[in-house]
Amino acid sequence: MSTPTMPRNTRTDLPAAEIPPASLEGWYVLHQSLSVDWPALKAADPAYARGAVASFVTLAERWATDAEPGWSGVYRVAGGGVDFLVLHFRDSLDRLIEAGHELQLSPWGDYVLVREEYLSVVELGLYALTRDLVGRVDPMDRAAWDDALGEALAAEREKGFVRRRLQPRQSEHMPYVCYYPMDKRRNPGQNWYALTLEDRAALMAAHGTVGRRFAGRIAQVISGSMGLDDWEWAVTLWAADPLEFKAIISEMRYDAASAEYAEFGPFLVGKRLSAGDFEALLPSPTAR
Ligand code: 76R
Repeated sequence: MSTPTMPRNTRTDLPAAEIPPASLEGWYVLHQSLSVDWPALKAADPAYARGAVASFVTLAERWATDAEPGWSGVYRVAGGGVDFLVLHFRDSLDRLIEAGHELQLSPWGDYVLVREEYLSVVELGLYALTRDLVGRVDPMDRAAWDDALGEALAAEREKGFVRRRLQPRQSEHMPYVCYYPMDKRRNPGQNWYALTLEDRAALMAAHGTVGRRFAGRIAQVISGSMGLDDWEWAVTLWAADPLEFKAIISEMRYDAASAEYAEFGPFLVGKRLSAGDFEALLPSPTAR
């Protein structure tokens, strides 16, 4: 797997209180939202339309099972002005670019328009680890800091649950998806990036405590997009029951990390398509 060579907090010129959290990066992620050109599909020769849907089925099956290292999932979306969300995870940006173009190149590409795309990379923000390290090693002592941080990151990466977070899989039992981009605020007097490391770590620990109350009900992927796309993170949630999205997001909105510092982009909610569901995409003969 491609791994970051430089931790984010190489800013050893900064006082310890101000350094950014170290992070680990995993798979690259592309969120694509697509709408179907329904008039064109309905007007198409039925045999050609069936072939186009079949090419989508083939692609979706290959993406789900045969795109290692990585996978892609296709979701049918409720509202949002689009019909599908495709979520691609790949181990390199090169492979992600290819995956993002595959659909348009297939016969099904004649009937879909890409509405939005969002690029990010799975990110584990290591606030507690960074704060604890600052307690032991002076970041201004460059060599000692690099050694200690390198060692701590390597140890972190060895953990099974860390690897699973960096290369996320969707559980069959959680077919619903909720996706939106997020920023942390940079308003005067309400600027996440001007807080001390101590304060940011405390806020994120409280955030994690709320999040863990949803263990087994919500699976979440946080992917960072600073320098990659317009927002700072993409949040992707999976659940067995879509009401869990409302529950966790409402609860977090009262928690300081979100209440005071979060800005949200547009939300999309959908359900993963399984092979049998694709037939339903074909307009019935009476719809013509
Ligand atoms: O140390 C800790 O315990 C915290 C681990 C943790 C981090 C670093 C964590 C836990 N998150 C982190 C980072 Mn999260 N998360 C969101 C949202 O709707 C909202 O208000 C926010 C959207 C949800 C629902 C969610 C869920 N998280 C982040 C970041 C990056 C911030 C940064 O680096 O500064 C964002 C934008 C973000 C947003 N988070 C959890 C959850 C859940 C369910 C957990 C607990 C998961 C677990 O530990 O198993």
